Amino acid sequence: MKNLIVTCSLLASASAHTIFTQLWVNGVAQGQTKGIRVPTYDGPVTDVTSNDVICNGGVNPLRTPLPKDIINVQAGDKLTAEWHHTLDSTQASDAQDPIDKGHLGPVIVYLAKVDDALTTKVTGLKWFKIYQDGMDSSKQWAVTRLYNNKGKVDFTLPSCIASGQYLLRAEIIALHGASNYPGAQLYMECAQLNISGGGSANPPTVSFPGAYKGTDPGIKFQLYYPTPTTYIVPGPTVFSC
Ligand SMILES: *[C@@H]1O[C@H](CO)[C@@H](O)[C@H](O)[C@H]1NC(C)=O
Ligand SMILES: [Cu+2]
Repeated sequence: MKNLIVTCSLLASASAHTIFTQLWVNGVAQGQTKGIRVPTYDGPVTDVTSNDVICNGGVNPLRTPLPKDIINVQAGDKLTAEWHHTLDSTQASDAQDPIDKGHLGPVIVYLAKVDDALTTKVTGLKWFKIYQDGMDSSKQWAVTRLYNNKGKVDFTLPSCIASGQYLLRAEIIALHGASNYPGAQLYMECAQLNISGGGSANPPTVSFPGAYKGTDPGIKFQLYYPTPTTYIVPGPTVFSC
């Protein structure tokens, strides 16, 4: 039974991936793919040591030219990341939009300060985590909440971080195949931000690749048996002001 469940889930997931396609700012949609470096294919990244884990690309080539838009936001704004199964799927036409319901796992958001949000060089950036949602005490997963909310996840920009340009890295980790490494499916895209009205905080940072290891309990994870009771979201703690 266990193997049957896992096999079906893997089969169902073969083409049921996801892409962060739109950013909302204080409840206002910024436009489909506006300011977001989206891939041409909605597949996962599974090698946490690869540069693809930074802002996707490589195994899922980025759409070119990269977007020229930089989304203006204020520190402290409420942002919403919206995911879809593909670049043009909707929940009305696609049961696997925004993501296959079986792709359970956490949702995580990071920021990295950059001199220019249009930079094509994403290696060597210093990232800090501003949001995470894993499995709650009722054993419901962040992905289930995202699915129920039509692909949308809300989070707040810290009010104390420095003004300037940033890349925002929004990520889903699907754990249905994560019992061995590589197996966890990482889905991430980077949005180009210009943050104003900030402060002078200097958050501790991590690198991508580097922030995750194949042995992390949040990357190598048994989703099915025994039924998990806790989940440790990978990466650093969430920065708060
Ligand atoms: C970023 O925002 C500041 C403050 O509103 C503005 O002066 C600047 O031109 C913006 N930069 C970009 C690249 O949009
Ligand atoms: Cu998938």
